[in-house]
Amino acid sequence: MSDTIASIATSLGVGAISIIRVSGVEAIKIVNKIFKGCNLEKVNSHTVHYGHIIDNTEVIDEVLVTIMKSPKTYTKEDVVEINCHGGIITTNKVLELLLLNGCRQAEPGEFTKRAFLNGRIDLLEAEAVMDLINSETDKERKMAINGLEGHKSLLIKKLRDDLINIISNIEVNIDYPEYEDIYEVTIEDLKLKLAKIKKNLQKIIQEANDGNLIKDGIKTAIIGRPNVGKSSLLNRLLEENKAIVTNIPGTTRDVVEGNILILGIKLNLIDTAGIRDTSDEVEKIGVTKSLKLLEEASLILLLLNNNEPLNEKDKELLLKTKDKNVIIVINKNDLETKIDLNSLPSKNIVSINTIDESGINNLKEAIKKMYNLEKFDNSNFNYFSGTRQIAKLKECLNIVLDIETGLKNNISLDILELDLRNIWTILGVLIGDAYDEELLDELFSKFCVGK
Ligand SMILES: Nc1nc2c(ncn2[C@@H]2O[C@H](COP(=O)(O)OP(=O)(O)OP(=O)(O)O)[C@@H](O)[C@H]2O)c(=O)[nH]1
Ligand SMILES: [Mg+2]
Repeated sequence: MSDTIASIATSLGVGAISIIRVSGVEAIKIVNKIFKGCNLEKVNSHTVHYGHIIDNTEVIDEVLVTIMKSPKTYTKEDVVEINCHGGIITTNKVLELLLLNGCRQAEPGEFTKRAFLNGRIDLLEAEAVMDLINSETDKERKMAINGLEGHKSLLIKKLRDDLINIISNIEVNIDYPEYEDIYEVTIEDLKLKLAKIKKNLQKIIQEANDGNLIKDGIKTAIIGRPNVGKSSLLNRLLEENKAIVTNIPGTTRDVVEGNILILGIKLNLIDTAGIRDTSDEVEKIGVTKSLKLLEEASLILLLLNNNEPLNEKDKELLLKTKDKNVIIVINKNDLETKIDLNSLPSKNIVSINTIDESGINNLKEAIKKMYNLEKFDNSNFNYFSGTRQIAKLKECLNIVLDIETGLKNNISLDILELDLRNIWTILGVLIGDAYDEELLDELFSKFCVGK
């Protein structure tokens, strides 16, 4: 980390301003070499300076340079930001000059990685930076900013403190069993404390599903046999003619996707090929994809035709989706009812047509109800999310469950203490108290360059 890194921080394209960011011990010295206006090495921290970037005597651009000295900076190192005119050529030229004068091109996420390694933010906060940049909805933004403000880290720190508390009580018992006046750890007392930790972990893990819902949205497959109106429904929901609609069965061959928001939560809609037995090679591939999506999707909108009796394929699909998150959508209710409603399951049925609004609104209401989306309006957005975070939390919960079993079987205090320490360590890995290089590389490589 001794070298000085530089990178373009704004997206590369035509714009009013581009920002080039430099961080490291030599940041001010290097920028000063290519800056004409004042001596940047003599100015106060957190000040802005007008001048020019020069290549020997040639003026490259007219700029504003911000000097931020360690430690009150993004990376805790000296940081310089050069605001130059937007445009690919100028911005690249300024970066090139910095590299020629001693900077190294920053890796993706390297500024944030330095902020982490220098102890300004923990790993949960670093992940929140990435979530904030990648936010597509206001709710994702809220969740990310909460993470960045350290609310999630506080929860973990509190859990770790509770664990240390129990561990020290056990240690007193192991080390000084002869002192009677020292607080004696009884098994009953331990069970109570452990139950509290278990409850907290379970709550966090349970809520993490909400976090994932906000982050990833609901993967929703529109499934049904040909011609029931799947593509028409997709278009209606997207309010755009994205998928081809015809009265020829087998029109959709490949998946067509689009997103909508319901109460600020993303619904990732996937229109699929109508499911039927076919000898057409291309259609066959489409049908295989549909069946795969039927397995993978978190919500299935199973479309049936109001104007036709159920056929074998419909019945097969009803059976296949019986234990899944499914809403049965009876389409074409503007036409005469020929479907036998009595042979359908009793719940999660919505009758619609793709021509007018009312049925579509009922469908949206059914989705809101199924996922209890209203609750996100008053949520604290303090959710854990993502595979890494959830995996670590589950690992901890599993150990707690093991300890519980152990307590019933008179587990020794030494083993108990080891297990508790193990949980403490895993929670440490979660916030980045302990880490390995490989994990950091993987995590930060997903960042954009310049952040
Ligand atoms: N009357 C009526 N016709 C509809 C409705 N929805 C769709 N259709 C018609 O049904 C036919 C098939 O619609 P699509 O949306 O292409 O059906 P699909 O399920 O995507 O069909 P495939 O792609 O072949 O699997 C078209 O002629 C649509 O205009 C509806 O609510 N009422
Ligand atoms: Mg279609």
